[in-house]
Amino acid sequence: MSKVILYFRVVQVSLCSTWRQVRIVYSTCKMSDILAEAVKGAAAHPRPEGIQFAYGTAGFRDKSTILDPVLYRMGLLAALRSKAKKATVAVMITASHNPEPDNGVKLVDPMGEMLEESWEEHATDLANAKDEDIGSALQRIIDAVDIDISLPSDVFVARDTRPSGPPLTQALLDGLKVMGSTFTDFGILTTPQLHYLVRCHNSKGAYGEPTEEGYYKKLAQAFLKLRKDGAKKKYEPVVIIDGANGVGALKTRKLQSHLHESLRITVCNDGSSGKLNEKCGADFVKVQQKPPAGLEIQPGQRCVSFDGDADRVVFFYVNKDGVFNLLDGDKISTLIAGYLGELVSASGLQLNIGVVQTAYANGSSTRYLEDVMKVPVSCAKTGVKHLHHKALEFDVGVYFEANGHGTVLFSDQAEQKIKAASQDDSLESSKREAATRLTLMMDLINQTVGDAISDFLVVETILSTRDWAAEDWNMQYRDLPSRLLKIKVKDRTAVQTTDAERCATAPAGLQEAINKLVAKYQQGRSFVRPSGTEDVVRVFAEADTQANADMLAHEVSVQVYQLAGGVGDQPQPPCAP
Ligand code: NG1
Ligand code: ZN
Repeated sequence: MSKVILYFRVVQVSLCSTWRQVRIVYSTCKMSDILAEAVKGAAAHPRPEGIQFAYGTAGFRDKSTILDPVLYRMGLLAALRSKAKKATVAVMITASHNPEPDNGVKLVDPMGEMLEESWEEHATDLANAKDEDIGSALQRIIDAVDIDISLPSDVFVARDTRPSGPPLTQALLDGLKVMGSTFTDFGILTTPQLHYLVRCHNSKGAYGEPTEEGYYKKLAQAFLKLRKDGAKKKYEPVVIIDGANGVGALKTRKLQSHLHESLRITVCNDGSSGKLNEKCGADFVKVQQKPPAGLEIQPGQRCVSFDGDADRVVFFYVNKDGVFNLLDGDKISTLIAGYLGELVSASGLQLNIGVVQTAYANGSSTRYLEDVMKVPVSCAKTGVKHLHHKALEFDVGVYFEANGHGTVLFSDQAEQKIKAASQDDSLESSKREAATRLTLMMDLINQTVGDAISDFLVVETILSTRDWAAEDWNMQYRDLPSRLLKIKVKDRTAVQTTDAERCATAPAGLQEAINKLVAKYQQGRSFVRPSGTEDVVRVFAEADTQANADMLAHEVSVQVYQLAGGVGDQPQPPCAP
């Protein structure tokens, strides 16, 4: 017996200037109507022939000109995800550190986590469904997940500063409207701000006030309280920020007024003239291992680079001999793990701290953490969701990609213990003080996802407490020289890996060739993997000298080119310095 179910459907949503004031007008309709409307709506967002989209490590990412149909479909999917989770979810429109003409879209789960992995397949299916098959693609997801489609859905939306953002947002909203979903369009935000907002909203304010202002207030209050730690000899509260000509620059300016005079920040590459991520930003600085354009730097001056959506951060300085020094995600995680470790032991709490890295982590950092700091280190596959997952195995899990994307996770139990200790009058005052500092660090850290602004404030706090200049921090351990290259191949999935991407299982013979090359170099290490965000195979190498790291990376690139179907010219050896 077939049953006809009537569903509530939003037919009018009016947004007021202050968020959450959404006027909703409901009507009723049948599920078959909704699916039919989703198909009809696709006429305004037709899918081009011959393009396959894939939800990769950072959602969908491509030339912005071809993404309109993907955004429409992600509107449909976000509504389903919200119904499935019975909570508000979020959608961020960004291509992070990619060039300005690119864009992308990723879904964010209710507590600010990345979209659950099992849904990545649904996203890919729907993005690749022909226009006329959208209804059946949606029905497949509804059946597979057993979604009660009659439930309401609500979605938070934000974008970075790319000019393609507004039309792509419109396509997304069209998808949400077809599904009868309510939504809040926050306009331009950093990726981590959106993660923060959705978590605050779903935790009913327990994580913080669910507004952009609330985000600045939470971070600034914790920062200012942690900063009351006396006069400094080496630490200077002066910093230059390279905003990558993106959203991070705009939002840092907003934060500044909340920090009062505690930190003098000069924001460069603020988007007023240069192009997003062009010769600037965290990715440029990390990959090119040199300062970005647009900064005037004095020797020793602490500088910070954000990426295009402000979820990555790296620090750097140029010493008195003009030598560039990078303080990347590995240096940041070592600094944070060391400091949190000290606070935990000073508080007398029994909490285990661990660090999660990827294979891109500098070998010196791993050795320093394990051998000197005696901190357990796990290696995860590239992509923050993998690191995040592993970090949950510790009471306090510090995770960072070498490129500067990372954060710290405190388990619920750790959080409770720390808060209880900070209020326990029977404890020695030094223990209580350490626990109080830990609670403030928990407020300062955006636990939902790597956050350039929050991580920057965390680092400033620790440097100030330790009274360290950038050079003191850098001296913790010496990075091994490394090189990251990319090779174009016919089909990058020809390269397959295992052991957290450290070993290639395909094409045949590649790993054996890499092993032979690595053996020629002192402290040599190299691995290859297909990128999740670009149509390339990435090659990483490190060795005792920069020339050797460069040569090893080159030799491995040639093997990838020859064995994995390289296209274009064969990689050329590095030029002699
Ligand atoms: P791919 O393109 O899969 O290497 C890059 C970064 C990742 C991560 C994602 C998402 C490197 C080598 N890879 O992924 O770490 O940040 O982008 O933005 O930095
Ligand atoms: Zn980013």
